[in-house]
Amino acid sequence: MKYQRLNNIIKSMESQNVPQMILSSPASIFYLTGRWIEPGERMLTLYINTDGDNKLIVNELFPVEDIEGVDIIWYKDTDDPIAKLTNIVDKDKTLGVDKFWPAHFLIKLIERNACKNFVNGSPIIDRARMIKDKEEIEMMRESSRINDNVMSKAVKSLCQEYSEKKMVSILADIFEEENAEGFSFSPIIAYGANGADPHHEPDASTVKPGNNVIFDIGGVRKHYCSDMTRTVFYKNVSEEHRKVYELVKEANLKGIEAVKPGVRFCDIDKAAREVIEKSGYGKYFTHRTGHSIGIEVHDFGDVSSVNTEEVAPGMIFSIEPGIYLPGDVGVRIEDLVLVTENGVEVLNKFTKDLIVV
Ligand SMILES: [Mn+2]
Repeated sequence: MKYQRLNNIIKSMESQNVPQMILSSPASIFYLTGRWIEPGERMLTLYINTDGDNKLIVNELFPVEDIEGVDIIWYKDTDDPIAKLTNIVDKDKTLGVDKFWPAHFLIKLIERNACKNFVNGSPIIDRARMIKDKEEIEMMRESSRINDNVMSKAVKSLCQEYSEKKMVSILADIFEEENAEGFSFSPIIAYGANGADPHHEPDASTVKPGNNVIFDIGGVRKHYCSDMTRTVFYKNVSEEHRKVYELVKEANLKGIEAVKPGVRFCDIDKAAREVIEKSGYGKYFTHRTGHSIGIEVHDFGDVSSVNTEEVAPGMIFSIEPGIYLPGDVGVRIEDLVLVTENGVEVLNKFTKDLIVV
C-alpha cells in the first residue's frame, strides 16, 4: 500500500465519521495500491477501515501480485463476491461507498443488510487525490513533457492531405513513439469553423488556407494524464482571427498569473474570463476555465465561477480559456499548471506564440 496516501485518507475518514469504506474505481485502487486492475463488469472492491484492516476482493481471472498491507480475497465466476464482502463489512458502522460502484452491487449489499448506514465515500478520496505528492508531480511533469513533444511533431505534420480523422491516427503513432501508453482522452482536432464547437468530433474535413487548427491532445504515461491545447493557423491568418488569438492567449496568461496558494478557483476563472469579457467576446467563452487532472483526465475539482474552494500546493489543473465564433473560428489555449508553495509551475512548455504553418 501507499501508506502516506492511505494515512491521509484514514485521517479524513476519522474526522468525517466514516470508519470503513469500499473503493472500486481502478483509478482510486491504483492510487492506494500502485496496481491497475481493469475488472470489466466483475466486482472489484478494496475495503479499508480506520483500524488499517485492508482487503482486496478480486476475481481470479485478474492475477494480482501480493500487495503489502492488503489481504487479497479471491473469488471465482461461480462464487458470490457480495457474500464475501458482507462478511467483512462491520454491520454497525457507517460504510463509505465509491460513487462509481455499480448500483446492482450496492443494492445487493443493502438487501442483505450488510450495514445500517451507507454514505458516498468518494469525496474523501477525491479530495486527497487533488493534492499530488512528489512521486505524482514527477509523473505529471513527465507526462506533460511527452505531450509537448507530441504537439511539436503534430503541428509539423499538418498538411492539406490530412483530414481531422487522419490527424488523430497520426497522433496515436506519435504518442507511441514518445513512449505514452495511449490517449488520455479522444483527441480534438478541429479545422476552421469546426473549432467553434469546443468538443468537435474529428471528421473527414481537410484544412484550408486561413483556417485555425485546434489540437486538444493528451496522453497517458504510467497512468498519469496530460492535456494541452494549441491553436495554430494554416498558411495565413486574418486580422480578426489574430485578435481573437491574442485575447485567448492573454486570458490564458492572466489565468496562470492568478494561481498561487490561497486564491480561490473562481478567482482564477475570473482572471482569465475578465480579459475576454472586457473585449466584448464574453458570451463566446462558453465553458469553465479548467479542471483538475491526474490519474484521470478530469479529476475532481474544476476551475469555474462557482467553485469557491482555495487552491493549495500540489494541485494540478488546466487553464484553458477559449473564444468560439459559430460558423467562423475557434481558439483555445490550454496548459496544465501545478500550484507550488509560492506560486505556480506551468507543466507545458510548447510555445503560445501565434504559429502559422
Ligand atoms: Mn482539458
